[in-house]
Amino acid sequence: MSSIDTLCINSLRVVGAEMITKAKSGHPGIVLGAAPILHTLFTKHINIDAEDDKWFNRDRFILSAGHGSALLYELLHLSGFDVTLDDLKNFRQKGSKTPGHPEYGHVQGVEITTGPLGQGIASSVGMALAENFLAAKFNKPGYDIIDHYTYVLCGDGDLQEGISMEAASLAGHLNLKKLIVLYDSNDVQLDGDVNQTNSEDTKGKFEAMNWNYIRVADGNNITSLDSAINTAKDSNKPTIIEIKTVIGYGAPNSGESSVHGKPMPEDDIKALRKNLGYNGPVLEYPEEVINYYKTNVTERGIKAASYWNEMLANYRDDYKEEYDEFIKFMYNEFKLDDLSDMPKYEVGSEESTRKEMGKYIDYLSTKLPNIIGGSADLSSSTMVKGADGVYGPSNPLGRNIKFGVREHAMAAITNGITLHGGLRGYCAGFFVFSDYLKPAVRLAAIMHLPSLFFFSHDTICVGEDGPTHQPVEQLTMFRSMPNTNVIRPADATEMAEAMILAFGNNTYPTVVTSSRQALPNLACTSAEGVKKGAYIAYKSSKAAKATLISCGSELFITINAAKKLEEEGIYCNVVSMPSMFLFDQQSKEYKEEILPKNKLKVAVELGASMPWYKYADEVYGLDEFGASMPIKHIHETYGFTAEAISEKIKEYLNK
Ligand SMILES: Cc1ncc(C[n+]2csc(CCOP(=O)(O)OP(=O)(O)O)c2C)c(N)n1
Ligand SMILES: [Mg+2]
Repeated sequence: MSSIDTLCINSLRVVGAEMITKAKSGHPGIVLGAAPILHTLFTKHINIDAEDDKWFNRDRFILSAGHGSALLYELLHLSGFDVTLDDLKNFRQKGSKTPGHPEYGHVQGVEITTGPLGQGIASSVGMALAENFLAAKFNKPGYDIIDHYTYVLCGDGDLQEGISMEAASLAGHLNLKKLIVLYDSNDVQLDGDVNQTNSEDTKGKFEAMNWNYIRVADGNNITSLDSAINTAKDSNKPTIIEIKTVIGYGAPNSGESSVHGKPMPEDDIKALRKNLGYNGPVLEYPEEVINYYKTNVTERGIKAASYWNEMLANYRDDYKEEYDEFIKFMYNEFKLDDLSDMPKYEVGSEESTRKEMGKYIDYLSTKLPNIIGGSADLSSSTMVKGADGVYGPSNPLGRNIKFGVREHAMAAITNGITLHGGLRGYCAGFFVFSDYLKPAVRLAAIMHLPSLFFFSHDTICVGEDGPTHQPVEQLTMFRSMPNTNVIRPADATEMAEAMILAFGNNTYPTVVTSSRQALPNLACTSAEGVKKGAYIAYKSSKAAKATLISCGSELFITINAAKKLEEEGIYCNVVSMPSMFLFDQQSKEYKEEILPKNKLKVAVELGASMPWYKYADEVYGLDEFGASMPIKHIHETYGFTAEAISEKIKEYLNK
């Protein structure tokens, strides 16, 4: 190893450890162990442009082992991104630009928020998929407009997560050859040695999933690291490079789990410096290191980007039409202006909202060539599938991704597609199995990422399949998630608007749920109302005594209950509230107009009652699991008929 490489790596190690010690919090183990890996990747391979951090054809780097954030911030600093030395010194402090784990949108150069192990590696599959799709769409002879790698650094914990195996299995099947995973294989994790937990053959496992496997026996040997990455770049399959490293390399307790996540005491830092033979300044980089990164990362990256910009200018001359389309993809310039030919439903017709959802997605796919998605082996049930055939090596322009029964990876891959840019990802499944993918939706919400999550079979009206398949508490779960728009439309009018809102939004994830069973298309539902989250769908003929609030498949039943009460001289308005999230953003006046203060408010939903107490005095919900039975018995059994609801409302009014 050249002396400059040694100096760079040791400065990364020491400054990283010092950042963590100063912060009194962080994970020195991975910083000390994996520094040579990322030094090699950044100085010899990765193409990124600190002057244009969103350069479209940049290599994507994902720190799946998000606890190694200190090392990533150091590299971004040295590579010329907007992370200063002071930011490094403020690691993990209140308001700092260097938070505990890498945060997308908060730290320039961070491609994805990571920390929950497994998410990063799974999302990287979505990024590699997006790259492959866009390359197939736009590249022309002599013009590899889209031609970049997706690199991941992961640890033992990442690979123990089920989501990683789901994603790796799909990546191998899809032959995503430009995906390169660098596996920091140090045989140690938080609680002790990995061999207390794992004994499988990583090589055999990945090869069985159609991956290329490379082993680097000494993670400090940058010649081996460099040549492994070169081999991976030429591979015709996705590659995992298992790199044997020593956790906490150079620290007195190196190789032990105690170095994983505890700041090193000052004495240990002294010992580290001595063991590494390093005497650079404290919390600063030697001039040679700064210059080396400037030449080998910053300037190399700027050169690569400017070469690409020149190529794009020539592409514009030679392929005008493709260029214009490419720009639209790159900046997501597709607009939903003219929707005059959107499928329409007659008032009084009956259809399940899942069928309507599927139909609208098919329609919007013709307007939005940049949307891509699919279902977790349920497209014939959710009705959600992408256009242009099944995506895969023989049809890289297919926009229907067959995710297989891999819900968690599906949602994280959807995030990766959306994060990559150029495409917007969506995915679908049974609502009850949204439990399997919730962590990825949560990350989308944290990242302000407009990934779309569509679910069918949104109540116990699933019926025969029984309680394992009947959602009850899932709406509560998503409605309680910050920065997440949950829309539960009542009919085709509301579903159409839900889809327009979902695909038109750019700042948060949207969850749309739909019914298994047919629902009547109502005259009183309103697209404008959906935009506001809630609106009066039924107004009583005389001054209302109570406001009933409902949504989804229970809206028409609640309206029928109000009509029944009206026959008895009890007047109630009915509010349709498809989105609590949007309603919460309305003015105080509007909220009070919809939900008058001085009147009894009763919410009706065939799901857990909890979220409704924010708006209602009484909640007619379902706080138990369902049971297997044909759907025709469900409403009767659980009291979700107009008769049962109206009786209960009388009771509430007489309280
Ligand atoms: C989903 C999830 N579970 C648990 C954790 C807490 N955690 C962070 S790092 C870690 C150990 C991971 O071991 P490894 O990947 O080998 O990292 P190393 O100790 O080698 O740095 C754990 C359990 C987490 N961040 N995410
Ligand atoms: Mg480990």
